[in-house]
Amino acid sequence: MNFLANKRILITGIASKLSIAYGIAQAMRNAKADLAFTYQNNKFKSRVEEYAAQFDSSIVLLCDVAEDKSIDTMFKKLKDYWPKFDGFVHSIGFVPKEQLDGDYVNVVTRDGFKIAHDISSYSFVAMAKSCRNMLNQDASLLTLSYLGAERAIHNYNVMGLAKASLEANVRYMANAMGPNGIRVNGISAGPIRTLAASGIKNFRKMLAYCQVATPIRRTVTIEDVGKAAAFLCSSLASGISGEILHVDGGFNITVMHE
Ligand code: NAD
Ligand code: 0WE
Repeated sequence: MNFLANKRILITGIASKLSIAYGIAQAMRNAKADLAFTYQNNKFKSRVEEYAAQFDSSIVLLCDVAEDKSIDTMFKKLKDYWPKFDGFVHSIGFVPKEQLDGDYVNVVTRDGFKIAHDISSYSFVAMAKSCRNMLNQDASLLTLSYLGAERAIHNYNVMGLAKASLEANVRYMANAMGPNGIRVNGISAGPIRTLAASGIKNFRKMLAYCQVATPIRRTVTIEDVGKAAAFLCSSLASGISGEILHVDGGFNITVMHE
């Protein structure tokens, strides 16, 4: 299906083939979108260039969302290829690793709180702010969240607060940019083994638990998330804005399993 034909979409957050952003790029390219990519630092450059080529793109730009300058420079360079474009996918989250292990009240710090909210929530609106005048009417912005925004999840800790902030950011951005014809949404994905999940204590156990506790009796894949992302960024979702769509096989609607 060609439901993203003639749509130019910028993809952030590819670190590997396991990345949720990789699954999103794949689904969007299948729907015939034209894609551009960002990478966080030089460690990821050649890898992202290789993936971009697989998706028929040669637009690969550096963007560290910790720096306003890096965001602005990236969009300035993007302008040479795409004076106008149709949206971006924000698939970025970070907190210092120590924050994700142990009793929330004991492990949280002012610095951990700041970094989590800066990189995982502020960066979404920072990007929108920087490229607002390059966005076409009907553009669509998308970010990735997690159930820890709504529920207290063991070890997710201050990332849960940052995701709650990110979800509020989706609503405020949707309200502010809607009059310009721009839609803003989030996907709350179920747990997936990615780089960001590797090294998380007991992640394997959590996936095993989700497999039996999820209505569809399996965990979701980057393909599942990719298809929903492609839909939300297309005109198929023209009436949807400010929404957080759960792509978790229904896990969030359950409370006890057999
Ligand atoms: P991933 O490690 O593949 O992707 C995370 C990306 O964030 C990486 O590409 C990394 O380069 C980027 N990043 C971190 N700091 C950055 C910075 N300062 N500037 C630019 N980029 C930066 O892991 P993923 O699981 O694909 O994560 C993508 C998003 O999905 C995150 O927001 C994550 O919270 C969310 N999410 C993940 C899961 C899961 O279980 N894997 C579930 C729900 C939501
Ligand atoms: O959002 C996430 C993970 C985000 C993340 C991961 C890392 C690991 C490496 C943010 N910052 C870092 N910093 C690092 O140094 N997820 C939704 C995946 C995840 O992480 C968890 C989970 C799930 C699910 C942590 C505890 C409990 C569940």
